[in-house]
Amino acid sequence: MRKKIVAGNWKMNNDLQETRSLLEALTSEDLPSEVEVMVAPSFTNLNEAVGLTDKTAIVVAAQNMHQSDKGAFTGEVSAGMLKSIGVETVIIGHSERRAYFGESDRILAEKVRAALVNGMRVIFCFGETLADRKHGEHFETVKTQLTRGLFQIEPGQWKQIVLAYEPVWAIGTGETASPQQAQEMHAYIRETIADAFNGEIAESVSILYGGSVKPGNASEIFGQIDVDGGLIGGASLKAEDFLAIINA
Ligand code: G2H
Repeated sequence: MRKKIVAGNWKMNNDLQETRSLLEALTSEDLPSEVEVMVAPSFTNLNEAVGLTDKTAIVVAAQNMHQSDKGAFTGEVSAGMLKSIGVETVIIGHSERRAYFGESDRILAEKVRAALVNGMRVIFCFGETLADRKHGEHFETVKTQLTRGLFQIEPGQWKQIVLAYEPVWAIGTGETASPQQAQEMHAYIRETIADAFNGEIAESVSILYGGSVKPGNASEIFGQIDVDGGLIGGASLKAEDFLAIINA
């Protein structure tokens, strides 16, 4: 059985007070034990989030990290720093990092390597643009992103990997891939991993869908056989919506 995961990517939202009240709302609920619930606050609120979720099953993840262990990289945060405050999961390769911060497949491969050697779990994000899909190049784009960014890892490191397929055209736009489009791509991703590694790895890795998941569409998307949960942006900022998605 693959792990089911619902992760809230808060992006650059929620100050300290907002972080506290959202986490208080989440931790006061009985969350379903068969779903791993994760939140990814900004760096400034990670320590507080770790403290507030201490006695719960909620996992706190970082939204990014630097590929070096330490050094003259003003404004950056290392894997060791995250681990020192109890954060052991990191999102790498989000399309906003790729598009706005110039994170290439090569940089992302280095980040993945750094996270894995430091014993962290990686939520690796990838997905095609609208132009890719219109030109019928979405499968090729996804394969290239996976191959360049991720496939340099050792087979044994796959247990530290969670995948998040996020079509760029569906991120924060209100547009969602149809459940069928999500299923088709998730199945293709497993096939690609089976070809590059093996079927056992392909079948055991959790693949989340991300892109305008809301309470109203979550259960149909999560009902697809190769969809193991979601990476949720906007709808993770309201406890009521996020809880509805977790319960879906
Ligand atoms: C995709 C997603 C979370 P949203 O970026 O990673 O955001 O749900 O707002 O589209």
